[in-house]
Amino acid sequence: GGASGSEDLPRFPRGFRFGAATAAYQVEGAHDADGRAPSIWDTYCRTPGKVAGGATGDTACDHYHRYREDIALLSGLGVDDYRFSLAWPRIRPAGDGPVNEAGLDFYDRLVDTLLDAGITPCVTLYHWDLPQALEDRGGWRVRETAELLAEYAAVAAKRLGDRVGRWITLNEPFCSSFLGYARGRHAPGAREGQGALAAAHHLLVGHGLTVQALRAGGAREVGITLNPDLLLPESDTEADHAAVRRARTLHNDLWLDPLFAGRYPEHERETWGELIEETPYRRDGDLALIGQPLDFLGVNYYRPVTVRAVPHAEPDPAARTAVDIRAAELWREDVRRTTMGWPVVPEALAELLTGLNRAYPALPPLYLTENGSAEDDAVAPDGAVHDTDRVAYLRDHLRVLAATVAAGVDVRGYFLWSLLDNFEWAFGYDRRFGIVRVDYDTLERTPKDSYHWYRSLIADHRARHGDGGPAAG
Ligand code: GBH
Repeated sequence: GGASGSEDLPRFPRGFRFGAATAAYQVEGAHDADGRAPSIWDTYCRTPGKVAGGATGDTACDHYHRYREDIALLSGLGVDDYRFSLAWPRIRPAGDGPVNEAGLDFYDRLVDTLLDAGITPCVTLYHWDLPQALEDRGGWRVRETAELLAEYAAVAAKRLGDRVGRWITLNEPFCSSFLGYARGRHAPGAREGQGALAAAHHLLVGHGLTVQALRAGGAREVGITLNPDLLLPESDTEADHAAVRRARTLHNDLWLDPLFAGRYPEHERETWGELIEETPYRRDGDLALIGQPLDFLGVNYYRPVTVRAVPHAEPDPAARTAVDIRAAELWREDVRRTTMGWPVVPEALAELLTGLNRAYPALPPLYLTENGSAEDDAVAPDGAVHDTDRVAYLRDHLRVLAATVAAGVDVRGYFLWSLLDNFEWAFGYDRRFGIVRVDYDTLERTPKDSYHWYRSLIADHRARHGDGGPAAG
């Protein structure tokens, strides 16, 4: 009971962890500070017509200079964990060659400040900001990039590994490969067939090499974050079911099968046709390298996807990109949509997690490494932000998650996306995911109602389990 209406709050078992998440390019700013070199996103943002409003991450939330204030916000929330990413172009600016100590110093300060606040750092090594110098040599299309990812990971683990226990190799490699090299909606903005499939494979190889490097450096917990989709056919026709199968191959099986089932996806021929007939980038031993045991799988979940069968966008097979798989995502009108246009269907989260558990017997424990919503936040005259839609989104998804955990799916923790409003990739600053508002003129931070709601959820969890919080334990 209680004044905050805690009887309505979702309930999780003892030991369940709560966190919040960000990513380097989306929050740090300070794009040329202390030896940082450009990443593919710096280049992409400077290409006219690519990012809404011509926005860049040059300043973003200026987290690079304001991280103490942001950690104080995390402290106020009472989270156990903070998930953030390291910028490869700060740590090894050219991708290979000399290490930049000043870049590492920033993450040293960040990690120490978190630990002083009783918050556990959870580090993502690669959240899409490839050093531009490596893109100039082929980017993820070439295997060398995978090898260099692991070298950079070893450097980071050497400097931070005494204080960082939990590592995520990649964030959503689907986006890095298919949005970056096939759809052209993410950096580097390419629209290719074979190149995107090679990129996908090299990301997985990079993951495998990075797992080895991290384990050799003594890392305690290693995982990867994917964005598997819950895919629904528009109708019960065989054509729409086949479209779902192709979309599942692209979004889910291409990643999950090598990681957790020791195979390449069963339906890859049906999905990519001649594009996948020749796979010179696959080498003997790659499946074993990719499929090394992990301590956890991170899942990012925002929405289900409804799919319809469509003809190829490009009739000429030679000109097809790797996302031209005769499956189109539908715009649903039957449920509320966020400002991303994404349908709000909390129950789909249960279906997704349960389905993953069933499909992959070797699946490690799960973390929800991202979940949240972009809403039109109005600022009240007194400066408050009553983001009721976001509160409802979070409450409903956390309820479904609690029920999924109670039903026996091994989910260890939840990271809310995002602590701050930030640079939302191709949408620039036009989409706000934060539970803290950022005024992009003054860079002032204002906790929204959702921040206060999340804080009471965590406090209620602690009170029920008689746990004083991270500082006490
Ligand atoms: C995650 O991406 C990211 O990890 C995080 O950085 C991001 O801020 C967050 O979710 C919210 O989006 O229709 O071709 O223009 C989720 C993947 C990537 C999905 C961009 C929507 C638009 C692609 N998102 N994508 S497109």
